[in-house]
Amino acid sequence: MLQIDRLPAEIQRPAYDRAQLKTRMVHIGFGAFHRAHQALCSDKLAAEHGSDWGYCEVNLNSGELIQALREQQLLYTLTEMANDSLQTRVIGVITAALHGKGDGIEAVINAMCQPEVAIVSMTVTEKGYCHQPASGNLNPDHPDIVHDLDNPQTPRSLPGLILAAINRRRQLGLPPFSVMSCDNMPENGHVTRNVIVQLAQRQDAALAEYIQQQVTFPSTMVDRIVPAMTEAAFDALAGRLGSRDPVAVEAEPFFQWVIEDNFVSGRPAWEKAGAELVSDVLPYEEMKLRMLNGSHSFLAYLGYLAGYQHISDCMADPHFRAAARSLMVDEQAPTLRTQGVDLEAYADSLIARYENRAIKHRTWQIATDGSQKLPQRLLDSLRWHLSNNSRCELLLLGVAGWMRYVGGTDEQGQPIEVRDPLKTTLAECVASSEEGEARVRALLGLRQIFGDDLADNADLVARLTACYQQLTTQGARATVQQYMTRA
Ligand code: NAI
Ligand code: CS2
Repeated sequence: MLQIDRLPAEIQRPAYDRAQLKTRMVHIGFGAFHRAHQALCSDKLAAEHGSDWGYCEVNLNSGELIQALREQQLLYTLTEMANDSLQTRVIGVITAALHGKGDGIEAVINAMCQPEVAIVSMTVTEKGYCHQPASGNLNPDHPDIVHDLDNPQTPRSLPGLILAAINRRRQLGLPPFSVMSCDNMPENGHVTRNVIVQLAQRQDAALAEYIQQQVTFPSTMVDRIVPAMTEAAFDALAGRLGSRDPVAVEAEPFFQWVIEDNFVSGRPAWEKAGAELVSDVLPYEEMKLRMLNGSHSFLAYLGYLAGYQHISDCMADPHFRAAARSLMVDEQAPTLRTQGVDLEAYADSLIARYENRAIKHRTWQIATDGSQKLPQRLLDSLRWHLSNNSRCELLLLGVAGWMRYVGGTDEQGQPIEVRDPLKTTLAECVASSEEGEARVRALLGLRQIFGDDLADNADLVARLTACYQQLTTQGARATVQQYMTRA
């Protein structure tokens, strides 16, 4: 447990009166990213500007972290790690913490229905929205959605939970809260609104109408590389702190948060602590999702297959480094609606961030949930190039890399632990198709990922098969090298 009294003097602690904080925000998904991003911004605001916006943190799945947080007075450490420096601060902006299973979902709904709550935000990963990745619509066959339709008072899914709380507030005559997604999805506010309204439409048309009229869903672009903690990282940190912090998180120094300024019941002045409040987030989101996350996924699949454990290991291979930059500049940048940004300089800044060796960001971690990530990271740009008849060799290679990866066996014949909400479907596709064109066809036929247009594109089958075959016969390292030397 973190021992605040034993911390070395140089570690920054909350130098503000935590008792004056009010629980005005409920955050769902107390994962690594939230702890290093939104919580930091609100902590800075409290420390530097006397803000009273505090968080009630909620995890719906696992209770361990919430329990650990409670045991250390709702405090934890965040360490910013650069190649040659690190800096730790204690985050103090949390006022309460709940676990959906241990405390019960009613306790969570009750917390969301307190009069002072003005914002419900979340980082629940893409799969938490129970949507169809290709269309952004609610997946009515999702088991949690099926459950929530039958049991709206005791929801299991994120959309079901938020809907139940909005409904309860409305019945109590309380003003609505704003619902803010901080997950890596394009137009994440619209996706969130879509799934909640579509769920409401299946229960109560008047409630759906109320949400459309009264509740706001600001979109956000969020950026900070925050890898999952490892035992080695916890151990090293404990050595520096003098005690072990099971809630600790480590992040790169870079921070960006662009927020659509559309809050129905007020918001913290996050702009005073480094966030940008704008009227339209889309150009920022698209740029980040395609250039950063698109190249991350490319490096994750190809890098994993090539035997590179971390993104920084990929950067030490000049061909992978060049491929990531070329993907950004030559194939992603042309598809963007972003204006007034030097996209080459942006690409260089991303490469410099990937080179941070203090950040141990595993290719395997980024490779998880590919079915939820591919559409916005690689496929939207691929569509753009197919309709413009322009060069998109690296995008194709990235998709073929995913196809090879979900095959479940690496280049040394070892099993790959494929983690994905569509894992069973992917495994069935793989088991029922031969290596090569048949495999490509089977995977491309997953319309919830590829949509009807890509699934039915014969030319795409041929081009992806060529990439796939090359990966199978020559391996990822040689393939990327060949791509970059012939380019
Ligand atoms: P994490 O694994 O540490 O935390 C995931 C959180 O999501 C946990 O609180 C978990 O309880 C919750 N969750 C997972 N599945 C859920 C479901 N079906 N329903 C409700 N809650 C669910 O992951 P981390 O690093 O916090 O990332 C979370 C998300 O934040 C990412 O998927 C991404 O969208 C976004 N993000 C992450 C960044 C990073 O570098 N880690 C940077 C930018 C955005
Ligand atoms: C990564 C992102 O895990 C992933 O899929 O691509 O979490 C990435 O680290 C962040 O979006 C950076 O802001």
